[in-house]
Amino acid sequence: MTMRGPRWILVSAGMTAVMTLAACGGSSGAAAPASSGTSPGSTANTIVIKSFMFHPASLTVSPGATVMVHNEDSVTHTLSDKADPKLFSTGDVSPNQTKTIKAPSKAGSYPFICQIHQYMAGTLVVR
Ligand SMILES: [Cu+2]
Repeated sequence: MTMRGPRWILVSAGMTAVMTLAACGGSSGAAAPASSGTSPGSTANTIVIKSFMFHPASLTVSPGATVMVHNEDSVTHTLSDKADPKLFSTGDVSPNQTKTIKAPSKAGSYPFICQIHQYMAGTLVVR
């Protein structure tokens, strides 16, 4: 009979502590979804065209990956599969323009060229 009073006090004190912890966890957890919304690998697949060359000349990507092609020259270039431009091609990339291609879904080594300056060459490796 005499223990009832003190037990209620302990329970209510414990609930206050839990609610305080939940409030703290909620505020720090709210920021997490925003920062994980951008996938870290999405910006890594970039080929820059500069001085009539592809940089890097060889790029390894996952099947179906998106590759950004940025032209830093003052003339128009393309990045197109050498054997079959229908497989992937940026089409004309104007100076300072960025276009994207989708890597083939089949693993392999795909030599590419600039269709305007066909001595410009590189390789897209899919694996
Ligand atoms: Cu070119």
